[in-house]
Amino acid sequence: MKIHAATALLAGGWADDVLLAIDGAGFIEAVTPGVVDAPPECERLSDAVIPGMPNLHSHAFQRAMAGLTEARGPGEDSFWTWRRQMYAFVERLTPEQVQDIAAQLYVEMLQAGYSNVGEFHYLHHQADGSPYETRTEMSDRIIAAARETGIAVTHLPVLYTGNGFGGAPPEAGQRRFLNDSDAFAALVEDLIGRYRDDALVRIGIAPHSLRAVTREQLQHAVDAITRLDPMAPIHIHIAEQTREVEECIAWSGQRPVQWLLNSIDVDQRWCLVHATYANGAERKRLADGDAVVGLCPTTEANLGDGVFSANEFLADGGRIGIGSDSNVSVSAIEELRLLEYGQRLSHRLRALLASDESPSVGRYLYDVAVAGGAQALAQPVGALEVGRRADLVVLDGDAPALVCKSGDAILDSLVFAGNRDAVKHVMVAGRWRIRDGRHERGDVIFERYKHALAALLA
Ligand code: NGQ
Ligand code: ZN
Repeated sequence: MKIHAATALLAGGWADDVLLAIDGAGFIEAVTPGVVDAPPECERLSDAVIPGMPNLHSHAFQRAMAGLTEARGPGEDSFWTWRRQMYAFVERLTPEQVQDIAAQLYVEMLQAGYSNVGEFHYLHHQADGSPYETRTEMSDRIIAAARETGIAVTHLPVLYTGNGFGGAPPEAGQRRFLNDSDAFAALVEDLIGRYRDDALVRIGIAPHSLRAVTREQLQHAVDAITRLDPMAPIHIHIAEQTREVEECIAWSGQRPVQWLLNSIDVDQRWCLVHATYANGAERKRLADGDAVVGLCPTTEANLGDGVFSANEFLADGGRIGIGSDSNVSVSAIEELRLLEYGQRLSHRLRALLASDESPSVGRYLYDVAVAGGAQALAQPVGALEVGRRADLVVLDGDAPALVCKSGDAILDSLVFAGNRDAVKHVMVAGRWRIRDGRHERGDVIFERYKHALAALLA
């Protein structure tokens, strides 16, 4: 298929009158700017085309709790009490409900311009902790939801064994998450086998956090995935809360990022989610390496985590991507905006996430988050160029925030003044999944979601 864009953000920058040819597998096979007379068989788009945004960190089921954890009373609530509420919510979820929630969420992600999602998945077992008949049951549900909506998914089954550094025993609320190293390796192997032929499904792993796995388990999981797929992504929650940093120091004498970098070979496969409390030295080491830091600004704000020093990290050459994490918000625009605003509020300056070469904040943030997200999800996306998958977003040039804008002002306006109405169409792997803001299965999926939520809130 061919599409013709009035203007497009290509790997080398903005170009006008761009003809994109997409092959049968959904990959871009030719990019030709300056084609004024579009061939008749192609779809003409009078709006701006930009790459789809990867969402590198999601816990799908948490979408159904959004808005239900905001009423504990002033000063009483924290990350840790939120987590107890989340554990209580998890107790009741059935596989069908998880699938119905995930499908609704993924429609909303597509509508928000996310074309790929990294699903950090730890809800493996039945409510009493016993395994389902098929060990991939819950993963299959999540992946089925992704397939129904057409979003590309990097599925990251989570290794979770304990509740605290150095192998502390788990608590009851965590029993649906638990696997030993062998059961986990078997789960990963099953998933890789099961989804080998689906080009939009990538399997990686996610040791939950240094609070949830021991050093031996972590190394074992990394060795296992490396044998099965040497390029598979590896994600971990690393340093989100000050209490976590204090406990890590008490256990090991080192801070979490420091411990990880000193203990494991952290290469380009790694994504360190919530490196919030990486200090200057840790950030420098991370920036000198190849791993991606996963930032989830709306969730990090919602949970009262803190602010990662993204400006220094990026200035040192660090790589970042964005995630919607708890899915309290499902908006790439909101994540990017809050990422910059966190820096502004901390430093009392403006335009912090930008560079001399790329002075536009919207453009800079969009570029780095697409590149970092593509790396973290190990999907063949990240730019509109030959050989990459055709995952793209068509913006609505008639949205009030975007009208009459061109070039980087489009992205500045999108990030700082835009809303969901700014996203018009979304393509994943050469197929339109959102047209004029709507998903073709959106209504059925929404009915199923409503049904699931009604039962959960009854
Ligand atoms: C999670 N979420 O696994 O859903 C976590 C909370 C934890 C975030 N870290 C639980 N945002 O970290 O122990
Ligand atoms: Zn998370």
